[in-house]
Amino acid sequence: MVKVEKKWWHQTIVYQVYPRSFYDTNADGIGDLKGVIEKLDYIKSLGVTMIWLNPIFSSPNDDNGYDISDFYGIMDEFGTIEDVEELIAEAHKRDLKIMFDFVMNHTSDEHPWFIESRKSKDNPYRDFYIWKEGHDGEEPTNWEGFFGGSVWEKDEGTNEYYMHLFSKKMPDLNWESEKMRQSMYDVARFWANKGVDGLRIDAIIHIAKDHTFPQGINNTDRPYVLADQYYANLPQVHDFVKEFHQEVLMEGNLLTVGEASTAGVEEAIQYANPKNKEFDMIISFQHLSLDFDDSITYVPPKWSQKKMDLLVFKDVMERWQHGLKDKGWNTLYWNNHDMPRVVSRFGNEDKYHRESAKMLATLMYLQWGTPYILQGEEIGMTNTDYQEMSDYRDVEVFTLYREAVEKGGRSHDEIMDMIHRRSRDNARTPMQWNNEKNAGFTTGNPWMKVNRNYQNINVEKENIDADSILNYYRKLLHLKRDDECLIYGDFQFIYRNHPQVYAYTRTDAEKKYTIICNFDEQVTEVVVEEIFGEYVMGNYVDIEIKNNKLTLRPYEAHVFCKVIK
Ligand code: TEU
Ligand code: CA
Repeated sequence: MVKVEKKWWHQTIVYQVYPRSFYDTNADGIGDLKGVIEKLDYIKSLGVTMIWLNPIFSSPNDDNGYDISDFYGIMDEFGTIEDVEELIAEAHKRDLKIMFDFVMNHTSDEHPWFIESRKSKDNPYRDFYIWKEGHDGEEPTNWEGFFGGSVWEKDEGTNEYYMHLFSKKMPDLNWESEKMRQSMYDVARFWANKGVDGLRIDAIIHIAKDHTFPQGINNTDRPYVLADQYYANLPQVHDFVKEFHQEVLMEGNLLTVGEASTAGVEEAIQYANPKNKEFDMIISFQHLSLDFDDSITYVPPKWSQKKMDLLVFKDVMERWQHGLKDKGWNTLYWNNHDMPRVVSRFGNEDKYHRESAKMLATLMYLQWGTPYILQGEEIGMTNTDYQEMSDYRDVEVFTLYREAVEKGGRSHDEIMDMIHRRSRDNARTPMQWNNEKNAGFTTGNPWMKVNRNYQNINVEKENIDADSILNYYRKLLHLKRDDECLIYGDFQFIYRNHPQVYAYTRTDAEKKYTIICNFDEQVTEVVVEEIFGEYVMGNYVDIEIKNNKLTLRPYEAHVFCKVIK
């Protein structure tokens, strides 16, 4: 049954900490490394075994740390290198591993390499970045960046454009430059030697670009177009990643996770097949792009929203669950710092807050793969309740507003509604610890407003409530972590064509788990054809089976287990 070589990270459960919004220990309103250290016992109590920290390196924070100005320095607001060492040591004392977030696709425009590079066309650092002449007085291509607008920015000094797939303060590195690559490997080796256990590698699928710079075919109502085929998953990415592996990772036992948003299963196999020596697993966004409304083209796809078709979602999940089997390893997640909160997105944050949050967790994390939980997910944190533009912090929000309202003529209200539902800030509001001021996140002035629902949704309250989302997560994650069958067992859908039930089994030689979830708030039922076995856990106190029919109430979820021999 188990054909893959067993690795420690198959048993791992990852908890993502967005340090800026986790816990502030010095009242400056910004979460810090000492704050993570203080909360290690809480993190441990969840049953997780590894912490993924979003970037902590020196940064002017145009994109909250993804714009790095010194790879060897720690962001002042977060603390010092000693704090990092202490965090690693304290985590290890508790058997918690640490994963860093590593950005190799771009730097900050305040990084010394870029400061040099822009000085002159013959500067030794010129080719660390991607520079190009304009095209008839316009940008070299019509490519659109991931934050909206052109990927090109004109630099007056040398009258050339530099490329930036993200904000204009984040120029893309030129991976064609051998010297740049070697400098980057030095950085990676430095951190690998500091004792971290894993690296999450940001936006890695974008490091190679088509240097013939073709125009994109633009079928949208926007002046620029996402032309992924020229800057995502190009074959050369694999060469670079293999080289990175060879240069940096050969010796160690480091877990590497490539962020590969648009990678499909075939690409995932290339990236994550142990034979290829690239990554151990990748994070794809495929299963979380199914509620984008493609018929709306005046904003980039991720801002629009339609109801997700559960059958399509099952198609995608099935492809990943089966496709990577024995050829790689899966990641399982609903949330990260780039997406709206899952309970607001696919659940019901008001009437069925508890039921839907618990159902979503049950559905996702007992599948085949390594779970990734975003801070606050375990207490059912929701999207923001912001009304004002000035409450938002994400650079991407401001680009959308400029492109769609100021330049594109769409209405303020319409775009604010999109921002409210889709912005990345939804995932980044301060962690809700208790019902005191600022949810106990800071005694100062928080860098970003706390959600007003913190009186109801907070760790302290849920901790003492046996029926809370928090305690459900604890039970579920411990179950997953300690059970071979839930780690390696075969995955099979049941009730595959049911439009609102998501149900599956996990089977190995000894047992068979059955997981049944109602993805909707409408009551429904399924025919029970076999005995599911012992009751393990669920989000309703009882089960309704009558005449071989199991009734499923709003967002009802149950886990059963049958011993086979
Ligand atoms: O996100 C990268 C990312 O989302 C793109 O790679 C993706 O391909 C694109 O949006 C198309 O779907 C990472 C970080 O997670 C994010 O927070 C950063 O802002 C970004 O990289 C830049 O570093
Ligand atoms: Ca602080």
